[in-house]
Amino acid sequence: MAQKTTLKEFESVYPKLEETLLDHARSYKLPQAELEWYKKNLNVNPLGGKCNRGMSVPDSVSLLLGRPLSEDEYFQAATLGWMTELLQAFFLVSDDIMDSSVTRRGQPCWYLQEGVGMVAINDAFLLESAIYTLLKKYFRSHPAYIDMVELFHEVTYQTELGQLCDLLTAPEDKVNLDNFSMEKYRFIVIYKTAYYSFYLPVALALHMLNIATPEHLKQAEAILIPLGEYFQVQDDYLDNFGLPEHIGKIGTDIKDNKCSWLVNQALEIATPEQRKILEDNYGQKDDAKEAVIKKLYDDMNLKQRFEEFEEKSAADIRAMIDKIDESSGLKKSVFEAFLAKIYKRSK
Ligand code: GPP
Ligand code: MG
Ligand code: MG
Ligand code: MG
Repeated sequence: MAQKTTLKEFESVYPKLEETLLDHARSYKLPQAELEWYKKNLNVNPLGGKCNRGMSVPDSVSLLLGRPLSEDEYFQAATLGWMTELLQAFFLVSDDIMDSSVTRRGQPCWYLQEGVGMVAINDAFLLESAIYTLLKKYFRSHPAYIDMVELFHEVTYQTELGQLCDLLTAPEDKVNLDNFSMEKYRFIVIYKTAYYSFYLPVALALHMLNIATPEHLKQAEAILIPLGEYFQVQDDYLDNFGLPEHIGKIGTDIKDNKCSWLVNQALEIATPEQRKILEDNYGQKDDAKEAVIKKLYDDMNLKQRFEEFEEKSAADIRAMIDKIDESSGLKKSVFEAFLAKIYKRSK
């Protein structure tokens, strides 16, 4: 029987990794003040989240093995998990600057914290570098070392392509609703979210166990990408309909002119009058106009539309999971665990 990790257990691995990272910086004689700064970066940005991505690495490894992990296996899997959390921290610190967000995980965004400002950009780079320092230190002699390095590089690149499309579809100065489409939307969410949030943790688990065959990777991708798409639709839904106390952030998608799931749905069903309201009020840094859009979303019953989408997505994904041939070595439970974690989430 597999064993599910707890946040506490997962977090207990982090101090050792942090010490490794600080030692690496010390080896270059980084002056004390900068060392303290780096330490604060490592203590604020990768922590305080749900760690769903990170914990899914040890959980997937345990499910694939069908038994609890030894101490050493747990440490390895959790270390890979923390690398996904460092990648996430690198993305979030950067994304919050690009999206002009104000809060993250219930705190002011890092770039808005006292005395940080644009140093946050370099801090984001340092979080990314930390991944490779840890990979080298703990996986240099693993047979899949170079595959893991390449996986992180490729997934980072994919996420940056998605972010590029997200940003260029949302220019600050000119709102053009014709730029949006569900096709564009799918590209954005698959690349900016699905690869790093869903495919990466499972691919890492497969690599750790030396069972990352092209077939396994392809099968995993075929389910995890739709799962990631569904997750980002939830994120877009929660941006407007979620409670900041639950999601730990204040939504910015309407003001940011984002090609969000909600605006795409609204455009699909809008009457000419409703389309005019969207054109006049969407994508502007104006509280009153944002409120007009929020009211329109309510009037258009987008909440209900989302609930229908959620049921259909979950059913489609369940059907795909059911089709997995377990004799190949993949396990349905790996994917079921992901779906269970996000189905009807409110945060
Ligand atoms: C989520 O988008 C996507 C990311 C955090 C990836 C960022 C990628 C970079 C290359 C920086 P989002 O803006 O909807 O997330 P949130 O709602 O959490 O701000
Ligand atoms: Mg954002
Ligand atoms: Mg963004
Ligand atoms: Mg969002």
